[in-house]
Amino acid sequence: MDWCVSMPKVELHAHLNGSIRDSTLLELARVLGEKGVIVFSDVEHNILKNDRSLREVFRLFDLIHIITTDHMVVTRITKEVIEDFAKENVVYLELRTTPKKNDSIGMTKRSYMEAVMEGLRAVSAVDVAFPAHNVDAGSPTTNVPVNDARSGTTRKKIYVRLLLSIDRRESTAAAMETVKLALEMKDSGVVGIDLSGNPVVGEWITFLPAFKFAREQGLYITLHCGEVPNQKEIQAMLDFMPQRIGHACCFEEDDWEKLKSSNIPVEICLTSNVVTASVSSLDVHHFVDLYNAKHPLILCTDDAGVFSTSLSREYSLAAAAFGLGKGEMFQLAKNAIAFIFEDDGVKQDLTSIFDSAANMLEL
Ligand code: 6MZ
Repeated sequence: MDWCVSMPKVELHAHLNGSIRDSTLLELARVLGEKGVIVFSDVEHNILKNDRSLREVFRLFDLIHIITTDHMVVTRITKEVIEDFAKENVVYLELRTTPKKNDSIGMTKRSYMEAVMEGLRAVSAVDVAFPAHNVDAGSPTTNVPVNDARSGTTRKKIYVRLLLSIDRRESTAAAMETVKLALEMKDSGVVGIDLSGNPVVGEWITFLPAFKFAREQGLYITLHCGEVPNQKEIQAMLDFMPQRIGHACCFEEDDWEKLKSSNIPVEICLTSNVVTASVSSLDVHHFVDLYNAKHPLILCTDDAGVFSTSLSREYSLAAAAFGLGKGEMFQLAKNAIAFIFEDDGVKQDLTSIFDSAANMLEL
């Protein structure tokens, strides 16, 4: 595990509100309990529980969204989540979140995202590299750490990019609104669009116009695909040829064939899949088949807070379950660079970060 922590890593599938620290969630829940908004003793057990079905996970998200409905909280969580990933040597993070609208507190999808940007700027423990364009001001973009890396010091640096998620409960119009917001925020580090949310809710066809528009406008696309059996949807999503997909748990023979011939990279979330019983155990996880077939894949956390995991732990689990050595784990982590939603400049920088780490780790 220590070795997995020290290795540089790339995280491409992390939901902001799923990555909240338990301690923060409990603290916020306690405050809402005191205000009488929720009954703390009813939710405490839910927050601390470790085993949850997919249905229970989405019930927990409903609770999390009640607890985190506030601009300041969104800012705080963003800051903490980035610091947590940086602490375990994640050097490039694509953080995804669903822009939310809540008229009762004057929250729009845009103001939600501004609160997220505020969180990025608030990180002080490490240097955060993201286009330092102000959401409102329209200043030129840069790719340098915004927190003033002092020359000569060895402060950690983490690249952060954002993906805006469309929730499967949303309408076509709401999905389109999110894509338009992503376009407006392209210069602020928003690089793509994700489709997520309860996989038994909604239909792909509802979101297709928004994803087509996103693609036409040059945004990258990743889709939660095959978290539950739904062959028609899986086939349609693969036909759409997103740049990446998440999960791919409930694929049938035809789906594997299509996936492999299309070479679409898969974001693999081991703990999440097993805890939610989308996959019955690690022994039968599709990681093995895809890895052996040299299909592009990336190890990710999904919801580090909800599933009590970390990216280092996911690598450590993979090493133990699938017999990967240090060299293989390092290569797996480095391979992820090819699948980030960024240009060659960032890829080259990450490659040199990995190359110097390889020397230090004596690989
Ligand atoms: C599908 C998931 C998910 O967007 O509020 N989300 N969607 N499958 C999963 N696997 C377990 N885990 C998280 O983060 C929380 C939201 O991310 C999506 C759900 O829509 C959840 O409400 P944000 O930051």
